[in-house]
Amino acid sequence: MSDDNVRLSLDEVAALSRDILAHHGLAPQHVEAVTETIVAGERDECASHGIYRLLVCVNTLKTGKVVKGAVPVVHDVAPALVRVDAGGGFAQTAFGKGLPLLVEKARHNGIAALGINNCVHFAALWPEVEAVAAAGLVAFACTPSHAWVAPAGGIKPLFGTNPIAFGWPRPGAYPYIFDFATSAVARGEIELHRRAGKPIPEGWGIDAEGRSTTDAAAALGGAMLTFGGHKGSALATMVELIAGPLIGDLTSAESIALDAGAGSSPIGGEFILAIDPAGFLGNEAAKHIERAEQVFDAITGQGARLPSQRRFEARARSLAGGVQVPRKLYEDVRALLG
Ligand code: NDP
Ligand code: PYC
Repeated sequence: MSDDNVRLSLDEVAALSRDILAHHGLAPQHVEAVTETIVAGERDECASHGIYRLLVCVNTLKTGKVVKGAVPVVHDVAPALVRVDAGGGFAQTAFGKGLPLLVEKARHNGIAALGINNCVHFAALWPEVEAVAAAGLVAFACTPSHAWVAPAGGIKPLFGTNPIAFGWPRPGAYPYIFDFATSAVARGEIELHRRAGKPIPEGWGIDAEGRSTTDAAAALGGAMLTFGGHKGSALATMVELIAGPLIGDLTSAESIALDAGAGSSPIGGEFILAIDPAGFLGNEAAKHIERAEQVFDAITGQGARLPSQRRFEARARSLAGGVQVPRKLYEDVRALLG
């Protein structure tokens, strides 16, 4: 352990998370679900969505924009559709409630979708698509956030950082997973740069006058940029539509308007699709899933890496030896108990 870092076991991270969330009045079922996400983020060395998120969660709890004791309600709305009303609570608990019926319906119909409504989402999406892929299903998930990102060609925040995540079940230990913001980078990454007093690369954000900036605070106060220009812009629009109006929930612009300057995590919906390979393929499914391995082999065979490979390697390291947390962050997080 260097002076700049504190080493913690995963159990210690979990205990810290539970203590802090309970201290700030979050109901026990949410404490467990949120803690699982925080520990998973730190374990997989996703700095912007690990322990750091405790600062974000507590801030959200203090704003009153999340319902601390929300009880999600599952609605079986159609043969292939599940809806969970999160009741204004954190999304993790609602997802956990809806997952079994989503899996059951996907297996029955070959395809099913879950719409989570009225939730607060502060986390990465890979836990959701990993959970669906663990059931042997192909997964897609997305959620709007707050209007922080300018459309390609514009300068005013309109889109959220709108992540999209995909999961594909594989025969080995890990599925194929990618999960990324449709902005050049997650907002949390820019926030970490601001905390560390570090400049951001060109292309992440513009200041309030629309000028390119490497100043993290200026980009946070101006607008973030989409990844891949007009392509990220179109994907961000898709997320606004299918995890917003399609499921009767908020766009990122509506979410930030509802926040009204309080600084909470995004409020609204999440859309999750699950596809059973056996739906198209019946008994041939395993054969074709095996054939898909050639695609992954052809990627790694030329020295390229698969998305999530870094995470899975980090996971193995953290499970064996715990995690290292920047001391300043650790102290700021512990201060939440004060
Ligand atoms: P990154 O750009 O860090 O990573 C995106 C994906 O690309 C990951 O799956 C990553 O795998 C993979 N990847 C990175 N580098 C390579 C490479 N060289 N070759 C192959 N694959 C690579 O993510 P973002 O900053 O865009 O987003 C970070 C997180 O923030 C996401 O988990 C997202 O869900 C979350 N987020 C959540 C929001 C919300 O509203 N809830 C909003 C915005 C973001 P690996 O992890 O292994 O590096
Ligand atoms: O990092 O952009 C982000 C983010 C928004 C909500 C959760 N993470």
